[in-house]
Amino acid sequence: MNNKTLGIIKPDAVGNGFTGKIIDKIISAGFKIKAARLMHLSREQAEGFYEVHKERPFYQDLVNFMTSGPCMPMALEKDNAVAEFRQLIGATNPAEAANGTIRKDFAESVQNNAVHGSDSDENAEKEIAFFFSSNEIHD
Ligand code: IDP
Ligand code: MG
Repeated sequence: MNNKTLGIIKPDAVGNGFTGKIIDKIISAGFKIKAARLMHLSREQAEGFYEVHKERPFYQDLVNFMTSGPCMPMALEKDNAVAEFRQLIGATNPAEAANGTIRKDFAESVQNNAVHGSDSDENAEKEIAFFFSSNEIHD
C-alpha cells in the first residue's frame, strides 16, 4: 500500500476562489502537502496528463477546461492516500457526491469538478512524477 497521491485543484475551483478552503479540507482530513505549485497547463501538458481519456467524447472539452486557467497540482501523503483522497473528493459527478466531500461543496459540473485525485498507487506515482521532480517533494 502506498502513502502518496496526486491531487489537483482544478481551474474552476482556483478561479472561483476556493483554493484556500480546499487546502484546509485536505489538511484537516490528515493529508500532508509534500509538494505544490500554481501553474497554467499548456495544451500539451493537459493532453499528456489525460491521455488515458483521449478516446472519450469529452476529451477535447476536458483539455480546454484544464488549460482555461491556473491549477494547483500537489503531492499528498497519508496512509492509504489514494483511497482516502478519493473518498474526500467524492464522486466524479458532484450531483452524486456525498455530503461533506470537496466536489459536493465546490464543484460546478461533472467536467468542472474542482479537484483531481489519482485512482491507483501506480497512477499516483506516475502523476506525481509528471508534475514534480524528486527534489521538489519535501520530507
Ligand atoms: P475522476 O476525476 O473522478 O477520476 P475520470 O473518469 O477519470 O473521473 O474523468 C476525468 C475527468 O474528466 C473528470 O474529473 C471530469 O473533469 C472529466 N469527465 C469525466 N466524465 C465526464 C463526462 O461525462 N463529461 C464531461 N467531463 C467528464
Ligand atoms: Mg480519474
